[in-house]
Amino acid sequence: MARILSWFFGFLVLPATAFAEPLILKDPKGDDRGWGKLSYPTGAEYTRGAFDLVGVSIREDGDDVVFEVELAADLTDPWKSKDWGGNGFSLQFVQVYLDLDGKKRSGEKKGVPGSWVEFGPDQYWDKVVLISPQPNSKVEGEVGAKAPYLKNKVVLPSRTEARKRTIVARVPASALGGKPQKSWGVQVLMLSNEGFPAKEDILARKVNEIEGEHRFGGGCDGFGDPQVTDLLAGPAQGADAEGPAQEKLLSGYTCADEPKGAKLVQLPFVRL
Ligand SMILES: [Ca+2]
Ligand SMILES: [Ca+2]
Repeated sequence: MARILSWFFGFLVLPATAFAEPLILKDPKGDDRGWGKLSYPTGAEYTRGAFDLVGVSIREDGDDVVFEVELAADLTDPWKSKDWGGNGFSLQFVQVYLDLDGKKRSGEKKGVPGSWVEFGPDQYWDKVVLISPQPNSKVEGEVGAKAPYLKNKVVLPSRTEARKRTIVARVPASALGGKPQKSWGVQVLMLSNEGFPAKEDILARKVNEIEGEHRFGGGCDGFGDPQVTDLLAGPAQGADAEGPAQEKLLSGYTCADEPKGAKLVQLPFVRL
C-alpha cells in the first residue's frame, strides 16, 4: 500500500513541475474570407470551411512540441498526397509564427514568401513552423531556393498527420529552443497548399482579383494582397468580434505590378 501511495504521490507531484501548460488559442467560425472579400477557388475540391481555422493548441509531449490545428471542415485528400510522399491531406498550408524572445525588432519582419504579410510594427518572429501536406524534402527545397536566409528560422515537423478536422504536427522541442511558454507570441496563418507555386511564392496558392478553378479571388492580380484566408485576431478566444478584427488587420495592403512596390499589411502576435 505504501509503495502504491508513494508511486501515486510521486506521479501527482511530477507533472506540476515537469510539464508546461498547453497554449490554447481559438478562432471564430465563418471568417475564412481574409480581409472580408476573399473568395474560395471554384473547383469542387475546395470544400466549404476547408480554410476556416477554429482552434490551435500547442503542447509539450515528451521531447516534442505538438501543434494541433483544428478546422471547420473535415480534412480531405483530393490530390492523394500519400502518392507523392505527403501527409494525408491536400488543401491546407499552415504557418505558425513564434516570437520566442519578446524583444522589440528582434527576428524576421516579413512572413515566409507567398504569405505577403509582415509583422510589426516592432515585434518580429524568431521561428516559423511550416505545416504542409508536402514531404519535408519538397518544403526544404523550396525554402532553399527561394528564401535561403530563413533556413535557421524555418522548422519542419518530424511528423504531420490528418485526424478528421485536425492537423497534428510534431516538432522536436529543441528546434524551438524548448517547451511552449506563456511568454511566446503566436500567430497562425492559414494558406492553401500549391504544388506548382509562382517563382516568388513558397508553396502558396495565389489570390487573384477574380476566383478561378484553382485560384482564390477578392484580391488583386499584382503583388501585395495577403494570400491568407484566416488568422488569429484579438485575444484569440474565438469571439465573434475577432472576425471584424481580422478583416481590419488584413486590409490596407496596396497592390503593385512588381513585388518590390507592394505595401504589405502588418500583423500582431497573440500573447496569452
Ligand atoms: Ca476562423
Ligand atoms: Ca480568424
